[in-house]
Amino acid sequence: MYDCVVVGAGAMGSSVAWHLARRGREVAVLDRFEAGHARGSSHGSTRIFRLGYPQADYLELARESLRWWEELEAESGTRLLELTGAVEHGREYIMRPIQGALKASGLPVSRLSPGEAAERWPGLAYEPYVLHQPDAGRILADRTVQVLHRRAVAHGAELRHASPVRRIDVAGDRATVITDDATLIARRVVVAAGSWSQDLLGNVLNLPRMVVTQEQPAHFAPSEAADWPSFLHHGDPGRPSRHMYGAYGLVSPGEGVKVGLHGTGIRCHPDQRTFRPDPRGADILRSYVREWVPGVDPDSAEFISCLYTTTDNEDFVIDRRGPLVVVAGFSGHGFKFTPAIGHLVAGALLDGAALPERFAIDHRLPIERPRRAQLET
Ligand code: PYC
Repeated sequence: MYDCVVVGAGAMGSSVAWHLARRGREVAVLDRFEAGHARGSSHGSTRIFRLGYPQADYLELARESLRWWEELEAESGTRLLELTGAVEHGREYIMRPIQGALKASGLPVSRLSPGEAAERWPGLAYEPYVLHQPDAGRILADRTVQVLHRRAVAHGAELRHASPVRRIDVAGDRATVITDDATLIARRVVVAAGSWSQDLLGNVLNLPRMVVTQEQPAHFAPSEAADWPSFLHHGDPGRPSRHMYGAYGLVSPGEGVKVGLHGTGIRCHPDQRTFRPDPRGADILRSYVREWVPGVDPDSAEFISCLYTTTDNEDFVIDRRGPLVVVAGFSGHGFKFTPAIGHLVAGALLDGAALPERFAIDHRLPIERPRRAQLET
């Protein structure tokens, strides 16, 4: 019997396994695909790290993550986080709460005029309200997953790739995980299966709605050396959006400048997707880049395919029901929190720590949107 079986060896599952294994628990981690696969949401060289959230709890979780990124780097002797800073811009009614939350937390943030920002980082175009936050930058994503695997295994975890889970059964205070060639019994089962979470848990849990989309950011060639921080454009770059932020980008060393439109992909089932860029979405991204990232060649796009699993308000789903814990719904903005999420889940399992109410299955908050009339001057 295992103390815990973790289903999903992407960033979140591997982080949970690392935390549990380093605290001496017997852990097995299963993934449906081979190591290093590109079929989920954790692959790719880079992700953005940033602390700029208007909600204090997300901001504090990102700050807690910063501590854990440093811990994981120290334990593995591997660089995973590069603090190149972040520049965020948008309309005042969106940006002011972010600036306020950073200030209230005592974090450095400076406001720049679009002219000042353009002088400092030419090749990017800016909305009127620009913020710069130095404790931000990029995470080396593929390397993070590899390191988490290595460290979890070094602490005794069993890691099995190409082991799709066919079924999870719960009986009393334990659960059984069934794969094609094994039946694993565990005191706890953590399902961190990304876009497959609903398929896996549908028979045992009533999860909130999560929409799976095939997203298609791309790498673009910069016309000159792009010495840029990570950048976020809050708002609506090319279509009506209910989301808080519209576009993002970062320099991905050796690959160019990665730019994406947040959560605009076509809905799909994770087992039935094309991996090919949707031509309409590709045109929208190129035209976005032409206008807002003039320092790259819009026709040089090399598209990437990845999955988002998005809840209605983009809040994560992290909750426990008996022996089962679900860790899902990262809505395209979760990677930065990876080591803190593992710590959160391990704390809930080993110390009885409460999980944040915001992430509870039954506690879906309404979509949070700043009210323009009140905030914009
Ligand atoms: O930094 O949260 C983020 C983000 C959103 C979309 C891509 N990265």
